[in-house]
Amino acid sequence: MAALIPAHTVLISVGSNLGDKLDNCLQGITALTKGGLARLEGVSRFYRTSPVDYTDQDWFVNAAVKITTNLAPPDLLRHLLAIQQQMGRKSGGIRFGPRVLDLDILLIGDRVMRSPDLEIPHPRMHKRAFVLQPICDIDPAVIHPVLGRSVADLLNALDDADQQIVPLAHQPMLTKGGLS
Ligand code: PH2
Ligand code: MG
Ligand code: MG
Repeated sequence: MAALIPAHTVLISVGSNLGDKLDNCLQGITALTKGGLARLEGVSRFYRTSPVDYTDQDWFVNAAVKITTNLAPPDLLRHLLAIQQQMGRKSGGIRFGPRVLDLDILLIGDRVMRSPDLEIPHPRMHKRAFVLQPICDIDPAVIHPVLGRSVADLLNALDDADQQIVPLAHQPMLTKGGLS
């Protein structure tokens, strides 16, 4: 049984670099809110982004979403992993390698937590333009609870010309209720 806790805000990174990347991201976002498990509160623009950490792979499509949910963090994580699996993601691929769908929890309000399965804030989010720019689209004033700096500030401070991110020319229409 899922543990229900008071509603709280969670930022999630969405990414894909296999198959129909944008459609995979959109399906992942739609699946997030199925069954009333989460409410979509905000969606960033969608970007084409050059691969980071493992560079011998195709460019990604990335975005971020803001949800509210009553799921406790371990249950939210299970929910995200189940969606990734339903979308055809196999476990045990190359670390940082190609994936049909990646749903990563970035921030849970201002909570700081670390367990073997889940580290919040996401341990690499402050170094990644493909994470920081989408969060800035939603709310540039969001504070990283460990570094004590806004995501806009962290994005400005990134000094990494290798990280290319380009907004998609045709942005999908997404509403808070799901796909329009
Ligand atoms: N995800 C990774 C590794 N590298 N690069 C980009 N541009 N976008 C991603 O979502 C991404 C990545 C591992 O999750
Ligand atoms: Mg990831
Ligand atoms: Mg992941």
